[in-house]
Amino acid sequence: WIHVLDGCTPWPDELAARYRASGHWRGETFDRLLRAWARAHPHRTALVHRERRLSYAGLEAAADRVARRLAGLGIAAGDRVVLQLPNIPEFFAVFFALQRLGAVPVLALPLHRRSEIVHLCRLSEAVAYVVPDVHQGFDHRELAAEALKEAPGLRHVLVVGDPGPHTPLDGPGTDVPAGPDDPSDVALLLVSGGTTGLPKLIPRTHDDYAYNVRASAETCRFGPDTVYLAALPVAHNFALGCPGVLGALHAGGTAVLTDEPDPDAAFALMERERVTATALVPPTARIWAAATEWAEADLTALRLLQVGGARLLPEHAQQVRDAFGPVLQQVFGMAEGLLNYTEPDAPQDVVLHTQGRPLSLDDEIRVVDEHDRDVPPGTTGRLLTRGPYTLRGYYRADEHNATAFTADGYYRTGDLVRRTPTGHLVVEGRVKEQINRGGDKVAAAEVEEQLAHHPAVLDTAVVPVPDDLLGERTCAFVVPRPGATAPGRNEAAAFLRERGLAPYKVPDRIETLDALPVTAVGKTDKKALTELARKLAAGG
Ligand code: J2J
Repeated sequence: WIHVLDGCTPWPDELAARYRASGHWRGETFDRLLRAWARAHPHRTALVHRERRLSYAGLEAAADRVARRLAGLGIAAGDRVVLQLPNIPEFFAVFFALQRLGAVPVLALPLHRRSEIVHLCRLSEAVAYVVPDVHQGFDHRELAAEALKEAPGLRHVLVVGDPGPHTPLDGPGTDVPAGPDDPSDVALLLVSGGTTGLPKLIPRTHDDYAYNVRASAETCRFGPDTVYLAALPVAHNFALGCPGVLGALHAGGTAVLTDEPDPDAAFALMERERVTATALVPPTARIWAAATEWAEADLTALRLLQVGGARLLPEHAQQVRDAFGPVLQQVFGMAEGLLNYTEPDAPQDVVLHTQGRPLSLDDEIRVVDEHDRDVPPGTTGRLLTRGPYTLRGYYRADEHNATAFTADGYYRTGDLVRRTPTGHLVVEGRVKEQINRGGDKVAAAEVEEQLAHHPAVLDTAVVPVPDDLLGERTCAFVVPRPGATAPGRNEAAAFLRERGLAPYKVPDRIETLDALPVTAVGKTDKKALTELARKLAAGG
């Protein structure tokens, strides 16, 4: 058959056959899934946001309305649409409308700004961009106006709320032609945390992502009584499908959407909705744990507290466990695929000291040295993986794919792990040049490339510095051009924001150097710089 989307790498036939034979890939598509859920239990509550409650039938009707609207604008099967919405029901109305049409959502994060959005629009050749009017003080309509200028393929900006100069998402439409309905098609494109100059896109097929969601929901014991709180952005893999909102819907449960992860607001919502499961990054989990000391909200419905996205130190895991009881689950996941969960009934020691075990029996794991040779069992090495829901190539990135994967299709995660005798993984560090800012991923190369545009900057290198709350923050070393003064932190920050970089990628510290240290082979010595940054930060 013909694939709707080119620029993606399919699984080899024999592996695809194995994943089908094991029952992982069931030929489901997200459009058919929503229809099946709405038929099975139309009146149950699917989504809650503030005072709004949407039943499964209501969600399906909302998706149908948006599908008609998009069809009326000429959006059709195979088209890409950049979706940048916060945690509101419209996110899912648009998501499932695109599934209806066979169009592909590109899931931009709410904090992405002009630099990322223009890049995502261009890379995906998106025909439309869906935004809120104003979110957390930021006017997305202005960003959209710039995207229209800079991304030539973009034809429509659709706005949830006051459209300004653009098109309202609400409005009349036309009949929707039957979509392609092929489970091996790409269902969505996720944004990678990134290691290179510009963010990469991760194609996820219906088969692979439906499995990701279903298997996660089973492992996490989601059921019809699950009430999942999405406090992380639903555009991110964790809150979307691990098991996330889609997992709650798959299980016939309810998803509660919020953008306010501060404990006062979240705890009140958890009490009101009797939330049973939620997912957090480590810094938020620690803030919540501290808040239980004085908060009076009734959180007794909570059965699962997932923490992932960055390393949770054992002492912090202990604090979370002490505060919430035996509901903690560690999650080591990636938008590229592989998910590791500590089992809900795992011994304390496993929950406190490991980042979980691969979700699927067909997840293949290798732990190797720098020459791709397996290291002895129990020692730390680089994690390689392939499996039924791990990508085989980034979207339209042949050159990058040549090094990001082994010849036999293993994805090089860039993470350093150790495997325990029970098969659980412990994340010990990373080899990729990425800073993990409390779960927000910053590609050093992307920030370096942007800083290099500053007229006073000759050379630059971005490295992590330890931080008590976030785990890491970013430090940029800058070498000024001869005769120029290197920009200070505020000037650099203003410059990078002006260039449209997402705020969490703006360096937390700037240090000036006469020259960057180099290794024996003449490359920037990031190890030395990381050490220097650590010392400078410790010194004040
Ligand atoms: C250490 N590092 C971790 C952990 C992710 C669930 C949970 C997280 C993500 C995610 C996700 C870690 N300890 N527990 O998509 O579905 C770092 C690793 C990894 C990278 C992936 C999900 N959990 N990490 O964080 O695509 O370095 O996905 O390779 O944003 O985060 O980042 P991302």
